Amino acid sequence: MGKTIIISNRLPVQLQISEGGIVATPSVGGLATGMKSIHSSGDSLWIGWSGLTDEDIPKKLDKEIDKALTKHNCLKVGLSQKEMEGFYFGFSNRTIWPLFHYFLEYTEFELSFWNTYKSVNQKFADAIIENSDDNDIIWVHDYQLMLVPQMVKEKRPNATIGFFLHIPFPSYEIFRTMPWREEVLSGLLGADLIGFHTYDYERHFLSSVRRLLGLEVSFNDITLGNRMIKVDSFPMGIDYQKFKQAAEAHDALPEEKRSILQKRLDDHKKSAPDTKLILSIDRLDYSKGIAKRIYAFEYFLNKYPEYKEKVRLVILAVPSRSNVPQYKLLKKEIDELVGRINGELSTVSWTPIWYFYRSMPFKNLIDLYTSCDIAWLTPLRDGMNLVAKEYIATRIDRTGVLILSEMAGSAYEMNEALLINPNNFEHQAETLKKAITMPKKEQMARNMFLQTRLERYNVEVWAQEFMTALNNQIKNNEAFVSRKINTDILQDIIDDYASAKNRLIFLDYDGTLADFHNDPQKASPDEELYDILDHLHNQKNTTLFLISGRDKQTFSKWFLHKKYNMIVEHGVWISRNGKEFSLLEKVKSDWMAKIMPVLESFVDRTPGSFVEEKNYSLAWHYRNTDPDFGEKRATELNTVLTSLTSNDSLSVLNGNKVMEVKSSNVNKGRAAVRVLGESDFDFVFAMGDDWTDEYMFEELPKSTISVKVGRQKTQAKYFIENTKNVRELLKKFID
Ligand code: GDG
Repeated sequence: MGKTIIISNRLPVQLQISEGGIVATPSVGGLATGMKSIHSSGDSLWIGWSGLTDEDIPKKLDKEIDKALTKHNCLKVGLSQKEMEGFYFGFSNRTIWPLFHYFLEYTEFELSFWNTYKSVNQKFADAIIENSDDNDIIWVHDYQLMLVPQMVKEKRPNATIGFFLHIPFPSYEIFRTMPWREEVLSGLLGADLIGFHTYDYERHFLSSVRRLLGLEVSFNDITLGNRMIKVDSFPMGIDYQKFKQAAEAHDALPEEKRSILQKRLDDHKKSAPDTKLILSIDRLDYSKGIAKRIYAFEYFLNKYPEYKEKVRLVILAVPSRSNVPQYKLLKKEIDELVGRINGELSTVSWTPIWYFYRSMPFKNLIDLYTSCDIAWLTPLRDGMNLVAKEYIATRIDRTGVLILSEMAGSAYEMNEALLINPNNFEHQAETLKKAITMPKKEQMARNMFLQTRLERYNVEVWAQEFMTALNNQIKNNEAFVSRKINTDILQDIIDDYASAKNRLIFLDYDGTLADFHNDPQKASPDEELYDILDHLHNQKNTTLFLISGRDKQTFSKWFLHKKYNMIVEHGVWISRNGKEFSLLEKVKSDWMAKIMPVLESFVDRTPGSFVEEKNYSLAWHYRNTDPDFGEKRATELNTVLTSLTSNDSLSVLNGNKVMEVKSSNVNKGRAAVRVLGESDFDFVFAMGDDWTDEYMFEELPKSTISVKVGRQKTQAKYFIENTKNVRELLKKFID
């Protein structure tokens, strides 16, 4: 097992250059804490920007800085001021951040930003490539580094790469507005595992992958060439014990040892014991909805004037990205807003808003968390929002009310909080009132559930779960690789074939011998395929069967003159040696009149889909529909059909973009086994690509050489990548 390499925009250390030399102190952010268990001892390396630009670092200190960082198992990627401008303040924070938080009006599509983003991502990737080998596990973090996975994979195809996005992934409708959308998706797809905070972000990502790159997505697996990429959600937790213990220590502190801030908060409580403190903490960012929250507070005070002098809003806005124009404007807006409201509503003994624009030491953060009766967090969009979780963790006596925006990722896990829509002032005013008047017993009951969950699913568990999923993904891929037909396996198969005395071969058609076509009638056989099949069919001691779900008319047209043996409609009809098709199974068809109108109603409601009427089955094809919509309708149709067909001895087959209803006693497996029983075969070979072929793989004897085309789950012994490889393999039989 190699080492773990963590990559994030910022290293988890703060560098200070002073007369005495360089000091590197570990930072205490959520990510640094979460990674603590992984980024330990000598078996891990963290690669990132040090916080100092090339211009900030005197040449003679460069080596010393590297040394100081090495002590913390860190390695810096040097960035110039210009690079920071284009990469961080530019593309990351003026393109991706606003776009992914649904602020299209703030999003700038600037080619020079994009170019710098690409070159800086390459710098990070180069640092990884230089410092890793194939046994290492690489975990890339966040939106600043979305191209890194692919850049690394290109040079190190065997590297194991995970990626986690800490911000939302927007819906396809938003994402598709970006000029470099395909490149960003492809960049991410260099990873073997891609993680998001919530299922919704995951879903949005998969939908963009499907629609923009046209890749096959099955549940949360993406197939890309010969790779399988897993996408999953891992809601990030906090260092629960750290916050709980800090609150306990804070509680035990004698009065004289309390901070100045705490003393002020205590004074406030003493002077007005029945007033409530409402807390708002965020980085000063437009996505956090701070200005709207202040307006909502004003709305509340005007609607319920009886709460004037009874509540106070404490705002901590932490300076952030002040180089970006939108942030400067926001700061101005909030300053003015607080000034106006305080000016208009204050009384001699009461200021409605206490406003801090600064970063506070951790102990003051705890002062605020533990002293405020209500935490009011109203982001307009937020990947997760850890403040909400931290507030709850510090409420050691279990009192306190959390009001949380539905638009925060954390809202999915914090159902016992009072959830609000930040745009609905009326509801927020009601909710504030409810929070102010909530009985202690109810507060404690709600917080008990929240605390239990947060304690269990803490940040360490989060990091471990991601790593476990990444390791499993590698194992899955290895398992795949071991069953993929390689030269050795191929040689064994050819040898068996050569030495066999009586061979039986089943070949599916669509997706196996020929690629899919939007119009099924156009997927007709080409000369190369005829040539291969002719040779196989005419080979001594060999019985070749084409086995398909197709109708007999089409196969008659394509193959009857060639005299190939054929089984069609999943096993209803059989034709041998150029003879007309005859029934292989006795099947009923009286159910078709009942099912047809159901399928037709789905055709009406799903543009691009159509029904194929076969002699003994009905197939609803949805290859040409919008991919997401098609899948949704297919699930819906499956439910409808399953309920309709339960007593009718009918079964529903989910093929590749087709859903087929037919009699249960007909399937490719049953048909293949019947043919198998007709002689004593010593070499049985079956190859197919979709669900309907699984019946063959399952029912044919264990000694069968069964081959699945594509990477989906299968009962087959081996995998082969695509139709091109299928033909190459068959050619080996006839060489
Ligand atoms: C991004 C995503 C996602 C805040 N003020 C002070 C201070 N903090 C600490 C808090 C908390 C952290 O900063 C803020 O984390 P959030 O999650 O709330 O928000 P973002 O910074 O926007 O983080 C977000 C997160 O990544 C993780 O994936 O949840 O959605 O936007 O830990 O405690 N800490 C100190 N003084 C302060 O004044 N010491």
